[in-house]
Amino acid sequence: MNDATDLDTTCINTIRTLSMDAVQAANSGHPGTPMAMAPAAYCLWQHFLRFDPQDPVWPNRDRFVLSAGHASMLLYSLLHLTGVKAVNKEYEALGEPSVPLEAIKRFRQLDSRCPGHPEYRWTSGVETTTGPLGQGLATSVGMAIAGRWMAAHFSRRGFEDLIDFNIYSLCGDGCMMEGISHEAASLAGHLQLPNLCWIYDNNHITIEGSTALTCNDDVACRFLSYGWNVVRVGDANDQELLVRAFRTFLATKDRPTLIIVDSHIGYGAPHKQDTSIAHGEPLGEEEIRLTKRHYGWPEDAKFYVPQGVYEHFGQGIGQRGKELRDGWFAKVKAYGAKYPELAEALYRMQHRQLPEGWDRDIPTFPADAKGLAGRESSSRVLNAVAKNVPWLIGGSADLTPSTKTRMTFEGAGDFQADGPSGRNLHFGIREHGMAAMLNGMALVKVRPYGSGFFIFSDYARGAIRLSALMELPVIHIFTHDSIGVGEDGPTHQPVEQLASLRAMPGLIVLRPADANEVAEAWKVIMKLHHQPAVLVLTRQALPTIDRGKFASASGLSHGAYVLADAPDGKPAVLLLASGSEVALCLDARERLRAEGIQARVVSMPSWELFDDQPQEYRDRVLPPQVTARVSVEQASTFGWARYVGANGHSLGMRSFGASAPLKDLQKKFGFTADAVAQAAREQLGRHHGA
Ligand SMILES: Cc1ncc(C[n+]2csc(CCOP(=O)(O)OP(=O)(O)O)c2C)c(N)n1
Ligand SMILES: [Mg+2]
Repeated sequence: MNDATDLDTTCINTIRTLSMDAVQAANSGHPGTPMAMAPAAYCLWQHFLRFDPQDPVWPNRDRFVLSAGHASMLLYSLLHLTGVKAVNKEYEALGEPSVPLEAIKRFRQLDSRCPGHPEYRWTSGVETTTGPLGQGLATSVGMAIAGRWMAAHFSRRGFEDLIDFNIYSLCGDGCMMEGISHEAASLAGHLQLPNLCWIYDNNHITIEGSTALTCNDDVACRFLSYGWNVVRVGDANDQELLVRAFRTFLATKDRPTLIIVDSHIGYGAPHKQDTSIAHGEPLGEEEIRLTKRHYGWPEDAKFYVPQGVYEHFGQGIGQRGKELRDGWFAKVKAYGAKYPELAEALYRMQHRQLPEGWDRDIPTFPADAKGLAGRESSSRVLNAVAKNVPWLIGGSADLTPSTKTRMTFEGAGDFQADGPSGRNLHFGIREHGMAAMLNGMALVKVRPYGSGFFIFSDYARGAIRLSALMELPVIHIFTHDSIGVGEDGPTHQPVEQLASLRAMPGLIVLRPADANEVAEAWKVIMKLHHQPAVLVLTRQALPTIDRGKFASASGLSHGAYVLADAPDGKPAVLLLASGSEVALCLDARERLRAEGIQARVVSMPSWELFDDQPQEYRDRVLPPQVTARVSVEQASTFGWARYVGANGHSLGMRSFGASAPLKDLQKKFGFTADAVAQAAREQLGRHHGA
């Protein structure tokens, strides 16, 4: 296996030429890196990757993450040549190939299984969506953490290696430059993740030209300082060196491994090799011909797969993968006979199902004028849920004492290198890395949550966006949700974060008004299969609303509900609010009532859930004929017009906040019951000419 055979070279050149031809046909894409890194990817897939093309969702498979997502044709070529099968939504392998040659011919065209960058859920065998550089790397760390956790959690005598998959991620200079790779690599080093291998395409080229323009990092030193093992492959075309490097990774049990591969972008292209031109545009027909000549390829053949190539992959990765996969399922069968509950848990986890009775300990909270902070009630609910969902694991970016997201029940433990079964994770001050790691964890199918200050959701946004794009049920918990933060001042007071997250397709944003809404929010969140949730919580106490007097908090599942109404159900004015401002609206309603004005208070914890309700329900909650409307939220008013209408009024933040005690801020920025009542009066005047 050490010496490259002619057939190895033919397979490698097939990956290269398919990539060149696809980019040329699309007249768009990135040929250079697939051409350069084909030998490394080939070596890994053919000789090492424990992956069964017939069953690409087998839980104990090794994962290959193409962090350099622009090199997507490298991955598509591999998925095609190894014959990876398509999988349906029920995780069943279908007979048809995931990437037929036709799809490669239609690279980057509408509905092709080969979109511009690899997309999870769209192309079977793509383990995660990549394209925003650095994300794949951080995601791979999450996968490795989840792998370690599962290995420890499911390990039993005689089944110590039930879960032992490895994560490989291929990255380039761009991934290395992005800050998120630092966050992820630093934590991976600290956690000594032995199941993680990054392959760095050290080609010294990015879009603008040589990396000498921007970067003098000593990457090897950087990773050594993180506590990684660093291996060098001085020539991407040397199969023997590559084999040795992967073997070194497999033999390294006490830390992650970085393999630095020196390569030539656009390898073999006589005029474009080693230039940034080879990075992101088609080579051109003539250059392709000359490159194919260099490879000893038929110059005019397009999308050509020589005889023996499919068979060779079949005898390599195909056969090895199938044997490993079948062996694993046999092992799981024996495991299930001995440990039926654990096997059941493994199954449910893999199918994103919840255990029986997962919600049995969720508390209800008695009415209480003083109440509880959102973070505090959430802490209680989280602990009640987590006790009964063993694979719910998570933590914070160094803010657990503030976000109150620690699992405190017996046995919850802390995840560390020497305690990988612990469920409390410590991400360090690395919000972006944390959010991407949560994605990786969700892809391995533990149920992950992360937490931090809401203001720093901005730091995590790139990865939250991928949670949504990949339809992963990640739980993002953010506390300190508004100017309610008080004395910390405008740097810590979110203003535009709610609006900006509500703008993200597929993301469920929840800002509950009191402890019982928090409990209901968790019930909704835990049942999500394909949507990430952002739970937005207060630092300050919220009165626990008297549910005997007002409507049940279960209305939260509809996104918005009538909390308090006019006695005859015919209000003159609607007061809409989320979170901490709901209680304010209840107060304002009392004031208005004393004046004979009937107001309805609508609690609106989640716009997304509400927008999903039938029109009839939405009209019932927000009757179209009641046009006098006021929204109240300690945040940017952006977007509220769609609920209050063009002539409604939105009380909100139109500037950044300020550093002061909360009471003073509420007065300064107009969040008082008086201000809400006054706005309601003005609305009535405006809409009824009173
Ligand atoms: C976060 C992010 N910023 C910018 C880009 C646009 N972009 C795509 S590839 C690339 C250059 C990457 O260089 P490198 O990783 O060395 O890839 P190579 O050219 O060697 O294939 C850039 C800037 C991106 N995809 N993601
Ligand atoms: Mg590069």
